[in-house]
Amino acid sequence: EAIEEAKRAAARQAVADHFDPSFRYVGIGSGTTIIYVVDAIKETLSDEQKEMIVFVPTGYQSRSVIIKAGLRPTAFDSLLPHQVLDVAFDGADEVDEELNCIKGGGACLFQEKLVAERARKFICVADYRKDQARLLTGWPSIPIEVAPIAVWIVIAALKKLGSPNPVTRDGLLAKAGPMKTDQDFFIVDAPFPPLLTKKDVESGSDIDLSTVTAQHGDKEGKGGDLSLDKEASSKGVKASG
Ligand code: DER
Repeated sequence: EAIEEAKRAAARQAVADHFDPSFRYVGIGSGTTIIYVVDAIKETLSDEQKEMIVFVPTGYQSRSVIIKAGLRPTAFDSLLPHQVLDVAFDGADEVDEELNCIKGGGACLFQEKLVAERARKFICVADYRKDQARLLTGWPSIPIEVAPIAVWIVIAALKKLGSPNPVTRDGLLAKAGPMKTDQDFFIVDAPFPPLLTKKDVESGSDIDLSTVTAQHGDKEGKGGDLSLDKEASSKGVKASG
């Protein structure tokens, strides 16, 4: 119950600080915290105001949260190309000191990113459990949405980047084999050691690099090389566990 209360308090504060009934387009993320955000928004609206605002979901679950609250969903692809959202609210799986987030625990990250990019402001609502000095401290891996046809290439590239065991997210009891996202893609969860923050890199703090992942690539800041070397791609890629 303490965690639910923390989610509710974070959601109420986020809505109080960043929502206005005069808004016309609001992005709604996925997960459980977002339910408290939608409840808090609904409490601020008169019936007339409810009619004036459209809520853009980030997947099937997000859409049902909007509908259950008696609010109006509108599909992302029905927005006019130039239409900007007044705000987008969402949850996260982990947040570091520089407000970098890990998202994708609910496998909705693709549409969540589409909606977040279309919003003037992106408000991430996360209770105390998500708050870490570095990403990948509490949450073990980085979720990546992948076209099924490319999954083994991506897994090989992630291994090359140093992920010890990138795996497809399976349906477990719900389904044998990999689960599918709302876009009918797979999720690959790639474990990495905790990610260095910009502050770590700039302060040159004497962290044992074998215990962290340099998220800013090598010292020159070049990003990690995701391309496969010729040998691996020509040999075909061995499926991992
Ligand atoms: O998938 C995501 O990124 C979600 O926002 C999600 O993982 C947050 O879920 P929660 O609010 O249930 O913790």
